[in-house]
Amino acid sequence: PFDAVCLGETMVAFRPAGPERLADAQLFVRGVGGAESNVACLLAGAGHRVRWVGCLGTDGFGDHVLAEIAARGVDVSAVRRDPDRPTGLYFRTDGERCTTSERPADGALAEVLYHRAGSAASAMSPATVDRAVADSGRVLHLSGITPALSDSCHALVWELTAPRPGRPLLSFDVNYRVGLWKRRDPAVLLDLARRCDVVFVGADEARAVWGADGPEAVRDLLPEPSVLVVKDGGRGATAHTADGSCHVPALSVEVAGSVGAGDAFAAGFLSATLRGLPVRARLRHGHLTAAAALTVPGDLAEPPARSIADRLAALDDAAWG
Ligand code: KDG
Repeated sequence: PFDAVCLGETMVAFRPAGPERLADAQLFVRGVGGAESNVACLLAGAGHRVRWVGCLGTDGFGDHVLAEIAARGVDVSAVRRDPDRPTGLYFRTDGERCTTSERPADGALAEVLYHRAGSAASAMSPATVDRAVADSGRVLHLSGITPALSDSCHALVWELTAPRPGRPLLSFDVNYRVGLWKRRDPAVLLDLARRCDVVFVGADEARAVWGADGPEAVRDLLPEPSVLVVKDGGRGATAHTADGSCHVPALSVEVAGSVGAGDAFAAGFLSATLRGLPVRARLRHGHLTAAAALTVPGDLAEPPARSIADRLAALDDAAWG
């Protein structure tokens, strides 16, 4: 069995080689981006046995995604290839997220332009994903991106979050992507989060989608998950469990790119969870892995070596602010 199974769409990601806006860039750097496969790769890098479940076209971009993820030590044997639909693509600049239509004149925010409608992954459904495959790990990690992709993807996530005997620990990152919810109601993200065991949500996301302000308000709204992690960007993260709340301030780092930092946080937290570490250590491993992602511009980062992360996580409270 796997330590974790991560399920979701992965795309080829292009970002300008320089600081230009999408309108001006001529050269793009190619990478791979998918919130759930980012978590899978980071968990594999931290020494876990991980499987990624997704669907790609039979095009060259699909070959590239598959090769990149496999090269990071993730099992890709359950990834399907769809000859009739393309691999999703996306283009983005660095900075805070926004959709291209919301782009402010000063270019301070990132532009995110998806070409994923009708992609191979958007056709995933309860019929295309084998339940035994999804349940083949100790943890099943899902995100709020998948239900935004199509009705069939929503049905899939709904089914995978259903109570059942022997269900893996269900991890859910809300990952609210404004640009994907134009034609659907993101309120379903609350229903889905309520069916999961470990939930990650940004304080900004909780405010935007649910009108919940602050970690306590989010917990009032979401009492069900046994672990609820509310992340407040560069300030810190609070984990609510049956034993109470634990807050750990974020590390202060020079940010090269914030995309993928949330996935890295989830991976660090889940890795420490799989290793049976206490909640404070899980939060610290979340921050350490997020810091590693914040210092590189691409979506996918290398996690810190486990021995180093363990030593940093064990530093005394004064070092952690
Ligand atoms: O969290 C980073 C992801 O958002 C990025 O890698 C691409 O999965 C992606 C998405 O849907 O935005």
